[in-house]
Amino acid sequence: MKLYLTPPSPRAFKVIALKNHLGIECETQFVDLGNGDQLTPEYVAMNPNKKMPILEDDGFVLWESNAILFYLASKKPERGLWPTDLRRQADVLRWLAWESAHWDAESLGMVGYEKVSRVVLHRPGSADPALITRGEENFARFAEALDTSLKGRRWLVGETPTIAEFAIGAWIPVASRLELQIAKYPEIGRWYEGLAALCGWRESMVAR
Ligand SMILES: N[C@@H](CCC(=O)N[C@@H](CS)C(=O)NCC(=O)O)C(=O)O
Repeated sequence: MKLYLTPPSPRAFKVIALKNHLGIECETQFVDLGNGDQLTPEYVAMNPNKKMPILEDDGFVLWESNAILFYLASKKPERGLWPTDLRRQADVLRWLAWESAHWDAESLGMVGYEKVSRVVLHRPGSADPALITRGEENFARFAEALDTSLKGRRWLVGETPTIAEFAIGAWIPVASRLELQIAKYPEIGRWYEGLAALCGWRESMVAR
């Protein structure tokens, strides 16, 4: 198995943290986005979106970080990161979809792109203040939804961590660097402490 990753990105970090948590050995290849590695014909043949991360397993190529989390978790079903019961599976899928559509694309990913990624990717022009403001407003809305959902719960779904935690939690260390007010949400802080204490998480943070 081989992972194509740009470690500073939360979309890569979630994959690295889960791989380390599960103790899965695999080759990793650094994708230098600033150097245009994602634009080479070989790379585009694997991911026509020209984005990382990608997983390759014996000829099977998978892109989209949350799909990769599912694939890795399914390699070690005994660890329970992907539940077996239908309602819990649907609940985890709900949070993965929320992460991709709202937490990433409309909030942290939107602010992150304007403040950081557009420079790394050598995109023309400068950060759009209107998009940063919209991302900040969305962040306040969705962080409140997450905070409320975590009240009285150690984990988002059931009694043990799932891949939803890895998908959503990967963005928490990034939030303050993007000047988003993550400290305003005590339930998120409490939940993240539990996540950061899982084996594999801290060593993944150090290795980034
Ligand atoms: N929804 C995708 C988003 C992937 C994504 O946006 N990756 C960014 C880096 S963090 C990328 O590779 N950008 C390169 C580019 O746009 O040229 C996922 O979660 O895998």
